[in-house]
Amino acid sequence: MTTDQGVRIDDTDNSLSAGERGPTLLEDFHFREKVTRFDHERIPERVVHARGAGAYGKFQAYDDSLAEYTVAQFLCDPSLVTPTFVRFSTVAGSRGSADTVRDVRGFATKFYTHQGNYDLVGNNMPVFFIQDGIKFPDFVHAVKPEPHNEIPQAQSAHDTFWDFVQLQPESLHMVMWLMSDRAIPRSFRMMQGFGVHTFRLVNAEGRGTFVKFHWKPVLGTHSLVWDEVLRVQGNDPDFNRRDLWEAIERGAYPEYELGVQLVPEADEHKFDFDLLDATKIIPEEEVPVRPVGKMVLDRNPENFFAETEQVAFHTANIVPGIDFTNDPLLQGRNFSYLDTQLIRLAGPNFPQIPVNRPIAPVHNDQRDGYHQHMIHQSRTSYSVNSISGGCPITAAKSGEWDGVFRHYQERVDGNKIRKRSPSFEDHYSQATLFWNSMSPWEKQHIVAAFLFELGHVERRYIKEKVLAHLIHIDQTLAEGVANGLGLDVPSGGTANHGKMSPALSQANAPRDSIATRKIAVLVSDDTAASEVEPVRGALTGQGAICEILAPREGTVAGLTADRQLTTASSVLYDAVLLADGGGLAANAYTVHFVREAFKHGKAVAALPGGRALLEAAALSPGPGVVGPDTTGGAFEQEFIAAIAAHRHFDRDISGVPA
Ligand code: HDE
Repeated sequence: MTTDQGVRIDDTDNSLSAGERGPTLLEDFHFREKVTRFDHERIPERVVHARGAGAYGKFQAYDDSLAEYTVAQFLCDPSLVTPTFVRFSTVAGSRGSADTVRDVRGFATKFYTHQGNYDLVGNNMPVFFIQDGIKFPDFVHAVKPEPHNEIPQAQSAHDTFWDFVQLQPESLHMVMWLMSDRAIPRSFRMMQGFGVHTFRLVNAEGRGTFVKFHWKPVLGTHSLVWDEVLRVQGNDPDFNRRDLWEAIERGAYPEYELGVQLVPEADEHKFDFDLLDATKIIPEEEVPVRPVGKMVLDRNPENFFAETEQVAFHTANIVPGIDFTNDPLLQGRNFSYLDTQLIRLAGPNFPQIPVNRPIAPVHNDQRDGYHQHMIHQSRTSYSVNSISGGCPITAAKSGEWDGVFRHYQERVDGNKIRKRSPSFEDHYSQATLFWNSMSPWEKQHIVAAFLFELGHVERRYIKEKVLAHLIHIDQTLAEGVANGLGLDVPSGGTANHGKMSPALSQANAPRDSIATRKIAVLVSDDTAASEVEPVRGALTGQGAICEILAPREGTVAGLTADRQLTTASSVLYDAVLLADGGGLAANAYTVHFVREAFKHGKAVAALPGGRALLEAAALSPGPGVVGPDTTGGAFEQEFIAAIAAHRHFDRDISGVPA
């Protein structure tokens, strides 16, 4: 061990004192250095998206089909493997808040391309709460804990958020997403990502094409349920972070397909909304998502602070072939992200931090500042110069145009005005589209979410004002919420346009794999290991993870227990296998465990030895309950199909005491 100056030290447990029981000496440079460094360990957390988890990966384009639209090589050269770093996050909570809260998730990707760093700083929902960047401080102040008592943490269920919503109906479409199960993803590995804004691709001729970016997880898009979320927060506040970390450690690398929706410039005004309005989607049925490449996350960071905390994303980090549009939200972000890093990472040299460093070479006359790590060798730091041969030299001077960023040539003229475009005025149609596209269980979850949230609002008039908006989205939605709150259903609603976009429903997402799903196998001393082994083999053979939960650690009935039963909870698993041989049927903790899994829609399977426990739990037979009469290969197949279905919301849980 050494000091920061490289001096070897013999003792770091006792400070230097005058005599055995005397005062500490000022000359104890080791003590002073150690404690001063400790005092300065914290940097300001991100003002939003403070809690996150990161991973390194690689992106590769499938083919060169985007070459006609963009000169961005990483998108259209299939031989290029582009390193990436992704940071997933919640938005409202502090750095130490729980992962599983009702919130938007950030999905920010840094592509270290040979043409420079490109940051796609997206979310897991395709729209946003506001249309203009100037409203962002208001929105964030409203959703964050209230100013007088800093309550509640990481929650939108409070007066200031809903007051903002009722006064800013532009937020309603996003609020529908926030009230849906999209806001409580099962895993960062099982959620979509969206660039949200309309961006622009630019090709070699300088022609622009509007583009929306989409990430689709290969494992499908899956969510938790609200009651479960509340319990996960206590059982494992790091639920999503741990899940990502463990999957990568195990080699089950998360994969996401990048897709684009392309709109020719000539079609800019063909939609019944404005492409520059970030509160709108382009329905996939109108403009299909075209898969262009895949990202695989295959490496965990070495050090959370150095990498995940210090990574600095910026919407204005773009590369040749990609450009902005005049979306006023995007324009606002292009200011904010650089500005925020300057305070967060203390000065202008944060691009030199390893996780932020481009792989493309950097040459310019930017100099000095706090934390400068480069030792610039040039005798000049201005341009143009004659002393250094004119270097670093711009393309315009050298005539070498290959790979140079050229701004998209867009003609702009108009008066300086502070006014929202009338084309941004419709705040209800797409909220209705979202509602119409939901399956019955998704609709139930949305109504329940509104009830929970508005149930936590103290001011009655705010609830009434929100209802007065919901009636313009859909009558049944407004009725469900109003009835639950014991308030009148407002009159004068807008007729539902009846349009749907099936791609919006998670019920329509593929559910065909059990890879990386966690199954709790309940065993006791009475378990017949020979009954368990083939089922465990079949499940792990398909990439699932079986954890043996037993009344004690060590070997139980010839099986190695992964966890002592009472240190685990059903909410940490995707499915349960009852294999206790009858030994746990009288154990109330275990009975509750099984009922709770059932209540949350999970697959529950009983081997013949699990019959007594299944009976003790008194679950109604039906979807997702397998065995104990089905055995052998049929049992395994049924159980696998039940887990792959993710959740069984078509079962009756009204009488389940869990
Ligand atoms: Fe952000 N946002 N944002 N945001 N945002 C930040 O930048 C901001 C918006 C998003 O993992 C901050 O480095 C403004 C939309 C993600 O490090 C800050 C506006 C979308 C992350 C900031 C928006 C996002 C951030 C805080 C309205 C989805 C986390 C710390 C004009 C497309 C990135 C930081 C990470 C972070 C500002 C709106 C996504 C303050 C002003 C829309 C994923 O700069």
